[in-house]
Amino acid sequence: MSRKLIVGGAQLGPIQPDESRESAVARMVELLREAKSHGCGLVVFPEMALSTFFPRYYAEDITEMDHHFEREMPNDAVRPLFEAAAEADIAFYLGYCELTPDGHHYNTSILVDKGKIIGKYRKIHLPGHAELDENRPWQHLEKRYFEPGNLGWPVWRCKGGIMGMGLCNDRRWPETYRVMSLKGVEMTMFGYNTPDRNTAAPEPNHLRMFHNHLTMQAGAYQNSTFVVGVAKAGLEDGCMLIGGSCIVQPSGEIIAQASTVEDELIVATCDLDLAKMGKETVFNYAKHRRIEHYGIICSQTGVEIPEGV
Ligand code: ING
Repeated sequence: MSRKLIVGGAQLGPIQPDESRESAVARMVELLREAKSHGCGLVVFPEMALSTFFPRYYAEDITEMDHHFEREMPNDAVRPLFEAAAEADIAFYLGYCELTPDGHHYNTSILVDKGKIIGKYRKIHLPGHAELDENRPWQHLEKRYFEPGNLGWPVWRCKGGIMGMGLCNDRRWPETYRVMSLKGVEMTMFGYNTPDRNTAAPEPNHLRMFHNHLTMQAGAYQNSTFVVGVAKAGLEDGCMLIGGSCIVQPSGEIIAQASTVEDELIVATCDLDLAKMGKETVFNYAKHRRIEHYGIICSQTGVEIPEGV
């Protein structure tokens, strides 16, 4: 028995500061139509897919960035995407900036199926800094504009499998995959906006893409899950964002990868039963994961390290 799902990764090229939501949505509807022609049942869009990556800019008054946030979802600008997906019977992951009625700001993703939001996630690992850093050519002020997510990492049944979501920096942390994997996740989705230069520390440029794929391939293998990572890429207002969108199978192998830094659809047929195999053999937690012998709790840091003899 196999549970084959054709999955699309809908990478977006740059969204310039003055580009409208409507324009970004039209680009996504175009990619969704292409996905339909490939028989896709699920499409993953990037993180912050409705706006430019505005945390690269400093604003003294953070409400100056509120025009990049959605106060309701769906809304008039995004509804064409919801409608096109429902008509095509395609479920989708969408990353956007959420401003709640009681004034909280989150970097959020939703899972939508049959035109309805069936799942929501709010980004937990916010990289960068909260105050202006004059030493950086670009800021990375996610800690200024967003609050840490407060929904944990839930999983949902969708399109015959168990789906989970993360956002960008979350893909670098093993806990992200493990929490969902302990709940049985078979496919985890990450939109991302990753500048091609690390403005926090001197780092050889090639490591950007290496770490991008390393983290998702490791997360896939060590948690026996598919991983779909989808970039917003290209030159946004002079700041280059990496592409490299990819679909990784539970073996850790990349089975589809973007080759541009523009709007580009990648497609792979994913047999969700491949995730089951790993969970029943190598990563059978009940049989092999001896947490009672670990001797430490996961949050323990700064332990006394005895001097060597
Ligand atoms: N972007 C980057 C990311 O985690 C980053 C920030 C890059 C942090 C490289 C550390 C190293 O891919 C977002 N938006 O999280």
